[in-house]
Amino acid sequence: MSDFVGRLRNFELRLQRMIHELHPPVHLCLGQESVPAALHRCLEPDDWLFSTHRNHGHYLAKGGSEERLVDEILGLETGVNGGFSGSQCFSDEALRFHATAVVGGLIGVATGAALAVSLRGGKEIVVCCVGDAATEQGVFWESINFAALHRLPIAYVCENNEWSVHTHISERQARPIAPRVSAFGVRVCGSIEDAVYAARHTGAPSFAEVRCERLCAHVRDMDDLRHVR
Ligand SMILES: Cc1ncc(C[n+]2csc(CCOP(=O)(O)OP(=O)(O)O)c2C)c(N)n1
Ligand SMILES: [Mg+2]
Repeated sequence: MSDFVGRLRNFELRLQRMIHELHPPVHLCLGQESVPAALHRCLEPDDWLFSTHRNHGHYLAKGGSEERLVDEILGLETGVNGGFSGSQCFSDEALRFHATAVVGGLIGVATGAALAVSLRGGKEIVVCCVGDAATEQGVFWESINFAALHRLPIAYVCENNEWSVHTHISERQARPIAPRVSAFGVRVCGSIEDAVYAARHTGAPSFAEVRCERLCAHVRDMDDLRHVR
């Protein structure tokens, strides 16, 4: 286990132990550490990272502080956003990091940020993380189309744990995600590193889908009914 993955796993286990003291909803990424680990390896400080409700690993991958994140979740003034945002919706402008509780809520914003980078000739890229359920939002496909049409420097990363709360992907989606993305002319890559490399060196959009398994409840300590089908 790499140092980063070990640190992230311990961080999430620490939150899991505190889960009854935490008031805002908290979505842990236990079992899904491979995506943050890859982002940690290949993102540059100037890159933008747009995340989801399951964002702790992404934030630490971008260089976020564990203590400021815990304080944010505890609602303390010393939190990333002074304790006002909680686990899901915080931003760290200095790190170019934004997260949201709204499924798919930042996909259009991330795509707009990539348009801004492109218009001013910036060298950085944008990475937009989504869960598998976020690909069911219309804005995902509108953004994929827009990014392909305008050749925007953005890597879309889908963390596919096959679940949207308690509903399995087989009950939600008619076809696999990657071939549909490819149909828009967006390069589908086999890894996050390749997708980031492609966006950085071609200036055009890319996509990577990572299969992962959530080893905890969807949120907080909610009963986990995933296997009762
Ligand atoms: C627009 C919107 N619809 C519904 C919800 C309720 N909700 C919160 S998380 C979630 C499932 C998201 O699944 P996915 O995007 O696959 O991410 P995962 O939780 O599996 O990491 C849903 C439906 C929401 N937050 N926002
Ligand atoms: Mg999911």
